Amino acid sequence: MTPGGTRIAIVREVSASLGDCELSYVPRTRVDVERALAQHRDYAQALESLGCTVVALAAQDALPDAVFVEDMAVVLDEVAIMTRSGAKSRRAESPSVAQALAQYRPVVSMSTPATLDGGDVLRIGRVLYVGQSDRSNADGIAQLGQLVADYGYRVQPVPISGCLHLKSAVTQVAQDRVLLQPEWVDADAFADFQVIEVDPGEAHAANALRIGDQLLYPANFPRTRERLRAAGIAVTAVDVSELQKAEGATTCCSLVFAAWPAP
Ligand code: CIR
Repeated sequence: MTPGGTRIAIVREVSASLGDCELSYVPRTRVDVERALAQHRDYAQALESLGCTVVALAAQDALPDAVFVEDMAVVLDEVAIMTRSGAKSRRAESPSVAQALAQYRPVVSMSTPATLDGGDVLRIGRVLYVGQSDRSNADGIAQLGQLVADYGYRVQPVPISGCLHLKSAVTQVAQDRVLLQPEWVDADAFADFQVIEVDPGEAHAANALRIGDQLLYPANFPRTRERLRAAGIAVTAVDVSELQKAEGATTCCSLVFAAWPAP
């Protein structure tokens, strides 16, 4: 039971420079920033409709990827861990996120030579599955393990290939189910779960944001959405097509956590 029963969702407005974002596995196409701003507003409204109190940080126009706040931190019930992004261009995004999180959690920080992006961390219960990606190195995964051990969490490294982050390849969609892209991550790593595979024609469809028992899900993956529906999982759909051009989707644009204050 969550004390207070509500969740905070930290978001940040889209940067005017979003078109200059980092890109790793998707080709660069022109980003319509006005449209991205509108989609982001709808995304924030959808978070509110799912019971979140949305805390919006000011845009950082000089930092193209600053809308993707998920990568800056791993927020647990007990503590917030500031990551050290694997993209140097993104490290200046961190202080304002740390300042916001300090209202709600004790904050600790990872340090060099660790690198880790929050998009690589999938928390399910007391296990943190961490993608071994271009962004999250062995030091980062080891440091995360040390920082969370005292709180009773275990870190489980997961090999990935062909995508940016672990949560590009797999997310939790129900208590006992994950949605997974088998081309990018081996389902054996999630043998404790029932696996729903994305439709083969919808490569980027594995990224769903689970809030309580509800899912926020991109509008442009109808076939995978039908697979979710057939499994009894309903979704709230959001159009994030402009953010997808920047290699983001639904989890990356927020940090969602239970609303109790720092002890
Ligand atoms: C980047 O490459 O860092 C951004 N263009 C996209 C980050 C997306 N983050 C996420 O999915 N957690």
